[in-house]
Amino acid sequence: MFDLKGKIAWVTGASYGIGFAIANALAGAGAKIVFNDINQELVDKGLAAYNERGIEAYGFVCDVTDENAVNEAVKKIEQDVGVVDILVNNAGIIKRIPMCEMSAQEWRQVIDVDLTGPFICSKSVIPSMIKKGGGKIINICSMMSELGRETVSAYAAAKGGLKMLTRNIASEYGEFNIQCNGIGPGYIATPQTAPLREKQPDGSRHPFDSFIISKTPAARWGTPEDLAGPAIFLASGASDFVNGHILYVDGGILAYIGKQPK
Ligand code: NAP
Ligand code: GCO
Repeated sequence: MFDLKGKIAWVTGASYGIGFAIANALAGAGAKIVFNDINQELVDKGLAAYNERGIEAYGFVCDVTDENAVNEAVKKIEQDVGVVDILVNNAGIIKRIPMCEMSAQEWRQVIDVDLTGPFICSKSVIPSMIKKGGGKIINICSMMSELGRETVSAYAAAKGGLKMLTRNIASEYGEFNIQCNGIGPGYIATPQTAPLREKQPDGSRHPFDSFIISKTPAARWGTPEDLAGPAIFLASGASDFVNGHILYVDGGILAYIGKQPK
């Protein structure tokens, strides 16, 4: 039931990081991988990385916030590869700025990539999924779909919205055998969180790094590979009656008040 042979999976922003790990996992389960990134250099970097792992991926340059570009890209994918069976809305950015110092433009940039992008990409594949008899959409949400923290107002608003977009796609298209679910990663060691893990000048751990360790029962940061199994589950027939669900893969952070300071 976890077999993805014969399926075409499009993972957005998947030249590296969480998207790359999820695409590798889906390829390992038999899917054919399609991915996009924001520029050719990143797409080439991704293609080389996939090829190194024996994965024949189909890569293309596309900004997920550009509706015309996305629609053109989906037409080309359908001509060159086939109808998308699995869409993983992974591409995302974060701007860590105190809300009262954040410009409306900076706010809009985050909302555009993290929330409007998944709307545009989902809209572009759903009609063909319906014609084909069904499909899977997986939105990469976040702990910030549930919790806030200083400096991430736009990101939390976008990821909270993405949780509700997930539930709405599930509601509106479930009758066409489309399942739309989310994965909510905890704190994962990728370039996006590198600034939060930088060693201090004296060689000690970044305060935020220590904070996350104390808030995580697993007492570690997640790795992109920790998301592989959950992604295969939500992309496969094993989850055909799971719809509108956000699967948190966070080492237990959301369940835990945090380690008592010594
Ligand atoms: P990352 O390392 O920053 O990778 C994000 C990828 O998306 C990059 O390849 C990036 O390209 C691409 N991208 C950005 N804007 C794009 C656009 N407009 N169109 C197409 N591609 C675009 O991030 P990550 O840590 O792997 O995170 C991936 C997803 O997981 C994001 O949605 C993030 O919010 C979410 N997430 C991350 C964590 C974590 O702790 N890392 C936890 C929960 C959720 P560029 O290199 O050009 O930016
Ligand atoms: C931050 C982090 C988080 C993670 C992730 C947690 O600044 O707090 O970047 O937002 O990226 O979203 O689930």
